[in-house]
Amino acid sequence: MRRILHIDMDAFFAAVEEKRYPWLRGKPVVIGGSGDPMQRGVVSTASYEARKYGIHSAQPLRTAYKLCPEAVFLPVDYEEYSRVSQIIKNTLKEISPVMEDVGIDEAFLDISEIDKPSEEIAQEIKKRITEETGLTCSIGIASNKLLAKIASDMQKPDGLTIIKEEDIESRIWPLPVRKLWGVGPKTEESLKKIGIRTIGALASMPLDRLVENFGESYGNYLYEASKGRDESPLVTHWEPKSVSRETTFQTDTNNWQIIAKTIAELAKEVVDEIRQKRYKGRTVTLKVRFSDFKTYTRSKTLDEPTNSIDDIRKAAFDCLKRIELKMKVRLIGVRITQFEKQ
Ligand code: TTP
Ligand code: MG
Repeated sequence: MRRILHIDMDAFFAAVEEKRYPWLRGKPVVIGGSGDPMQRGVVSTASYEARKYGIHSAQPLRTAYKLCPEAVFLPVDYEEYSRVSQIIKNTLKEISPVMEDVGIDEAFLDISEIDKPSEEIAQEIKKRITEETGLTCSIGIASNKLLAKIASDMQKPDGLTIIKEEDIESRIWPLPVRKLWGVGPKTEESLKKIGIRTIGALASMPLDRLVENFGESYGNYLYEASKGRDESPLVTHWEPKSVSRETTFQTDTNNWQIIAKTIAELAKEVVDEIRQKRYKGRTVTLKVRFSDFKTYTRSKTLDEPTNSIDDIRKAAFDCLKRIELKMKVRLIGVRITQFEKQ
């Protein structure tokens, strides 16, 4: 049987800030946008102290400020978080070379081949990460990725949760369906309509009923996942599918020059990133969100993959021409997809 470990750092961005600015410890800390809660932007993360006030990721900074005006608000410093993230990933790779890098603060590790008990491996990882970064993490271990990820979330912060086959019924089935990877708010809503709220209730549904409601592929997935089954392998060589940048204006604008300048800047940033990763892309997509939050995207696919700033900027402007600027613009985004390795 496989042994898969999932690790997720605790309040990651906030923990990194608390590590380098120790005076923040014990205070409610909110990381997001430019760090000014009077400006537009959303919460990236909040320290556990700040979460007690009801502050959470994706909430507008202004709402967070209303909930806790005495919180410390800080800007997002991706460079520093990536640097720390890299240290963590390197440590994990030393423990087992079979690692899937999932995001800035999480990863899967296949520990099947390590001749030590799971708990001991987890304790060693925690100890090393604390030594090297001063941060804590939560770890879940199970026979597959699906269960390991659920497990790492069960005893945050600084948790260690091991789920065995025989624990599925008592520990996984009582959880809400949303805890299953791939179940979002829409599926949660549809399931609620047929009286299903827990993973256990989902597991009691016959396969044909799920297929009827959710289609062949997703229906099958829900059937298997609710029973804790997941054969998916770790993806150790990961290729990006898209590179994008977007920006929200401080005040909505219909000034064409500001919009054009922003598109040019965003195009330059995505081109810099694809060049650094040695990719060329073929499809350029422009996203425009108006002040009423209606969002439009237009794409242009070029004949050849490119990393030329001129070609990509021109494609983005071609997309802009196909969107009627009938209202002030709130947000602009540029994305490149359909990569080819250089
Ligand atoms: P999470 O692991 O979801 O959150 P967390 O590490 O802050 O807290 P937890 O202890 O509950 O794991 O996300 C990791 C980082 O990703 C987080 O520190 C900030 C960033 N992030 C965003 O920028 N926006 C978001 O909406 C979320 C959820 C996370
Ligand atoms: Mg985390």
